[in-house]
Order: sequence, then structure tokens, then C-alpha cells
Amino acid sequence: MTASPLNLRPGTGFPDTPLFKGFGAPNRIEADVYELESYGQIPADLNGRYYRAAYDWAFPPMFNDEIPVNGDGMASMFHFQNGHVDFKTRFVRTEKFQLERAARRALFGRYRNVFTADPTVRGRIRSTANTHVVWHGGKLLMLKEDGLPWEIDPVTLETVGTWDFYGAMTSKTCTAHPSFDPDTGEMYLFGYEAKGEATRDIAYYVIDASGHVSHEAWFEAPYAGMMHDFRVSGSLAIFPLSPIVADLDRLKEGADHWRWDDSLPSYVGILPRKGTGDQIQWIETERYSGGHMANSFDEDGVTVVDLCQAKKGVFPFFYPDVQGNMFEPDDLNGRVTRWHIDQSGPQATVKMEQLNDAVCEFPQIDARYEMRPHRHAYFLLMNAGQAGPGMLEVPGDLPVPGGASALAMVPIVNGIGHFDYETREFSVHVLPPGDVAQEVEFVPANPDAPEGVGYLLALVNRTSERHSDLLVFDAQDVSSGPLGGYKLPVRLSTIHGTWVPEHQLAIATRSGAGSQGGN
Ligand code: V55
Ligand code: FE
Repeated sequence: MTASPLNLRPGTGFPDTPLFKGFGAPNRIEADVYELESYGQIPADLNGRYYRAAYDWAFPPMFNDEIPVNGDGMASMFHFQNGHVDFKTRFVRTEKFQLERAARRALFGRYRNVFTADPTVRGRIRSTANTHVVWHGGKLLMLKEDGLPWEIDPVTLETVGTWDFYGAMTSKTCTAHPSFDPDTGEMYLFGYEAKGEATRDIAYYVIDASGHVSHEAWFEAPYAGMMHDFRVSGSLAIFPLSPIVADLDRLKEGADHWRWDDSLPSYVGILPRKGTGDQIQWIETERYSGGHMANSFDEDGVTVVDLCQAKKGVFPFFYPDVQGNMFEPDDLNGRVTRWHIDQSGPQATVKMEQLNDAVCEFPQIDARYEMRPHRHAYFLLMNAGQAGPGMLEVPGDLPVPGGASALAMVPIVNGIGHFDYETREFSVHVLPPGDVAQEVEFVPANPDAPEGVGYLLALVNRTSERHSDLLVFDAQDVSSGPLGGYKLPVRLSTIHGTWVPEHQLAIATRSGAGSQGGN
């Protein structure tokens, strides 16, 4: 017998877990689709670009219990030209992406845990730039709250590089949810864990319309908790803090960045909009877990904040409870809530008012009304059209509550709803069985259209057909269902997005390819 000449090694692949199966199977494709197939009635005169941030998977993860939001940043663009749509996706060439490409494998370990990274990449930038994309100061920025923004080209989606606002952002982190003032053109940002892992430091920045830092403040939070979103009103910056906590010792053990700690209170932090760090006030409130925020504005001497909030763990895919307790399903359900922040007495107070009992998340408004009173908002609803909030069944063999296991509990996101803050009622379109909604985007019919008059763009995953569609609704008549849509030949896992009207894109300087489709 002769020795085999074959030289073999074990194959590599994605874990055999629900996260990477079915519709969640990694795409890993960078797409260029010219003239998307469309159906029904579509906008005839819409010109602009709908950018989205998503997670995808350049490589199988280092740990089998991976969570979705640890995936690599994938930018996507729907380029509308008189209603014709060309589509493009590109991975963000973050430092992580480039180092892993060179190694042909994942190197950075668990979500926001540097101690689980391969020793060869210690100290390198681990941020995935996968959460949100915004257009400001002539730059398109991909955001992830554990690092600085990554700039990408608004035409080609090619990565330009990491962006620190002309050297002025010294925070190690920057939120994925900036606030914008439509009058001044300012962008408001903050970073938490701003001096490194599990630090209580918060850095707050105002960026002027030209993209330069015009104001900065530093202060500390009562504990190192997740602050996924924030809002700014005419007078205040508002920071929601609930006890989804980071712990350095736990990170060093190689465990999760986040856990829910029932022993700690929730707070609302308020800072004058151009205030200094010593002016921060942390108001202890009833227990809540802050989800995505719709808007904030000043009215009748009170600052109103509109958001979705849950009792405990509004983002359940992150964190087992510190004490190892299972969440009650309703603890995780987000509902339309309005805060009333009153500073007229000796002590500032926050009154929290639930406006409707539908289970929902991902609020959006007409962006022209940010920081001023709005009437209309658009949400995704869970288990719409069914009795009760209801969750999927939790398989009995899951090792720990929360974390990756909580994926099995994620409710079905099957409703697209218009919420009227005047009547406090939803009007809802329930998707057909098998369809799952992603965050929607409001697009004004024209720059002068009244609030809420325009289109609602809604990405929907057709799970049985294994592709996504971009549906178009009349934003004033959501419950009548989509007018039409665009069909994608690929699946999209997506988190947040932004509509940028074509006239706002100063793209000629970079590539001159502004009105060319495809390539
Ligand atoms: C969220 C998402 C993130 C993240 C932290 O949805 C919180 C909440 C997409 O990444 O890093
Ligand atoms: Fe978010």
C-alpha cells in the first residue's frame, strides 16, 4: 500500500445554530443589481438614495453562541432615479474586516469583548460599523456604538476610513443614533464607555453643519450601562440609562459584555443642549429599559421624549440576567411611551406615560420634524393581528436565559403601523404569514409636503421565498397595504437606514458618477 498523496485539513463553516439557518444564513455577497424588478404602483418622480446598515458575516464566528449584532457591517443602497431603483451592497472595510480577510478567519472574538480576541489583534479596532448610516457634513458615516464612525463613499459604498471629525473626537466610542437639528444642520452625538471597556465616561459632541465639532462635554454615568439611543430637544440632551450593565471582570472571564442587573435602578440623564459636564443631572425613575427613541421636543415648559420602552430587556439578544433569572416574556415587550421631563420644581422629574398597549419597536418620524412637535410616527409591530403579545416558544434545552438563547424568543415582527400621537391609535398593515418587517423609512412626497405626506419605504423579508422586498406605502394610508414594491434577488439582514434626497448629496466632487446607474 502506498501513502495517500492527499494533504487534508478540517473544513470550516458556520455553526449549526438557528442564527445561521434559513433566512439568517450568511449572504456574504457584495451585490450590484441594475434596475430592480418592480410591481404594483411605484413612485414616478422619486430621486434619492436609501442607505441601510446591516450585519453580514465575512467569516464564521469564533464562538458558536454568536449573536446577530456582532456581524460585519454591510452597507446597502437603493438608488432611486424617477422611481427606477439600482441596488448595491458592500462590506465596510473596517480594520477588523481587513485583518480577518488577511487571515481568512474571524479574529475578534465575542461581541465587544477584547479579551476573547486572537492575541495577534489586541489593540486593533474591533468595531463592525454595522448599526446605522447617516449623511452629515458631506460624509456618509457607518456607525456602531462601540467605536468611531467609518466613512464610506455615497456612490460606490467603498470605505474611505475611520472618521474622528478632523481629530476632534477623542472619545473611543460614538453612538449609532445621532440627533439632528433640521434648522441649524447640526448633528448631536455621544459616546458611552468613552474611555474604554466598562468605563462610566460619557462624551457629548455637537457637530456643526460643516462637520466640525462645535461643542463638547464629558461627564460620568451612575454605572456602565448600555445607552443605545438618545434624543435632543430644543433645550436638553436626554440620555436613557437602564441596568444593562458591562463589567470588566466578566469581560476578562471571556463572558458577555452585557447583562441585566435587577439590583440597579434606571435613570434619565439630562444636560442642557450646549451644557458643560458638571450640569448633568441623573434622575432616578421607575424601572424601564429604553428602546429606540422617536423624537424629543419642548412644549409648554416641559420636554417631551417619545420612545419605545420595555420593563426590563428591550434588546434581549444580548444579556442573560446577572442573577441567572429568566425574563418574563412581557418584560421584553416594547410599547409606545412618552416621557414628560419637568424642570419647574426644585428637583427635575420624569413622568412616564404609556400611550398604547400594542407591542412595537423601531419608531420613525418625518425627519423634518426632529426636535419639534410631531404628530405622526411609524413603527414595527410584533405579533400583529393576534390576541395578546405572545412570544415564540422557548425550547427547553437552551443553556442560559438571554443572550443567544433569547433569539428563540424574538416575537414575530409582522406589522407595519402608523401611530397618530393625537389620537394615540395605530393603523396597521399586517404582513402575510412568513413575511418579517424591517425598520421603515418615511420619505416626504416633496420637500414642501406637510408632515407625514409622502411614502413609507419598508423592507420586508419574504422568508419562504428567501429574498427581501422593498415595499412602498402611502404613509397616510398604511393600513390599506403596499402600493407596490421592488423585488430583490438577495436576502437582507438590516438594522437601520436613512433616506438622502439626491439634491443633498454633494457627490460630484468625489466620483462624478452621481446619476450613473450600476457600473
Ligand atoms: C443594538 C444593536 C447593536 C448594538 C447595540 O438594537 C445595540 C440594539 C446593531 O448593533 O451594537
Ligand atoms: Fe438601534
